[in-house]
Amino acid sequence: MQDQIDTTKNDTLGASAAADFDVLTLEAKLLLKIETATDLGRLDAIRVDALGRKGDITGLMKRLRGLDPDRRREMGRELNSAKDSVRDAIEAKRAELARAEMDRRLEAERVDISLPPRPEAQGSVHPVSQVTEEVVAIFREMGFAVAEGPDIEDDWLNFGALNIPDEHPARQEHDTFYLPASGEGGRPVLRTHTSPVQIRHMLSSEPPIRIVAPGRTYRGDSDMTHTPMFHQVEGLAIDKSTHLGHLKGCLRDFVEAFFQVEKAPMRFRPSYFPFTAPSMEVDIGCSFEGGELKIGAGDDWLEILGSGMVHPNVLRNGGIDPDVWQGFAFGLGIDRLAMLKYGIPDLRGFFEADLRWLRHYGFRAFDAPTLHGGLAR
Ligand code: 2U9
Repeated sequence: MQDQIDTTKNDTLGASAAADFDVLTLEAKLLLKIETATDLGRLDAIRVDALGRKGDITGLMKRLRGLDPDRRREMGRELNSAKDSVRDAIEAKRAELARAEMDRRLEAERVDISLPPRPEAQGSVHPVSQVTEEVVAIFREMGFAVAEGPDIEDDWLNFGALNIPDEHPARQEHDTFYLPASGEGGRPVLRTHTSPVQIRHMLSSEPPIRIVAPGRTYRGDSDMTHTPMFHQVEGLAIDKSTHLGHLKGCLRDFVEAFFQVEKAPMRFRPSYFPFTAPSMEVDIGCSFEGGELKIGAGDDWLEILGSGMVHPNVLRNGGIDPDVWQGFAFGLGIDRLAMLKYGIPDLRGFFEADLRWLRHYGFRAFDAPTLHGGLAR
């Protein structure tokens, strides 16, 4: 039974009611109960008993009406102050108990992610994740930071800002997935490249810039070598005197680290992209002897990258003055690099979630790729 204030003999109101209105004692009792509550359920019961419709404090409030005006004012003040302090004490206790409950759960549900995997565990790292980590590890070592952005962009950030105007054939070449218009802003699209990430970065920070943007990209293509969703890493470096020599050196270092070959034969072929000028496609020397692909030597060539100096219009669209700053950019397809490096013949297996395929082509979960620790098993 709760400590109730006895109200039965208080019908004749006046100074004699003072004993029944011992607000300070009631307040002290309630505060003690709150302080010693051990769980949130008990605390809520105390709140209802004190402040609920039939609670002690509410009951006394109702009885104020029968008091003479001076007494009513005095008791009203006391009751309001008691009500406030009880409410504050309940809130403070609630926060304390909730925090203790969270600490208890965190302790009980602790997961040690550094433990070795259970022997029966079947998970492995997908080649796309592995190659993304490898590429990012190499560029991070060169001083590039990682930038990310949303998969759904508007057509200005995906095309316009990249110097691809409305009528430009690249808009069709990209086989864009358009989404229903939301009414505000440009036309929503599933990004066809990660380039809008770099535009966002240029608009939100000051040069110099050195970033790589890994992520999913979408184009309406589907055959042996194309899937409607694929993965890219693009890079952007902007500084006052960045030039084509820096671009070539950077890509050479990347290719040698990624394919783990020294002095790889490389070919920089002139090309065209709306967002870079001049533009180059990059090939690495290879051989196909006895049906086996060897990368890093031989008389054949494999295309692995696209690149170029950032077009002045693109710098301007990113809020950067092309008379002061210049830079290079590059783009590569992760899925294709994974196929080449790890001898995976058919792109479609990448997205079939077949455990046998993953067991064969997957990587150990705790072998994080680094340049010093090794990129792959
Ligand atoms: C900004 C400025 C320039 C990114 C670039 C390429 C060349 C390229 C392809 C590689 C294989 C796409 O996945 S793929 O088919 N990419 O050839 N990408 S230059 O240029 C940029 C990006 C952002 C602000």
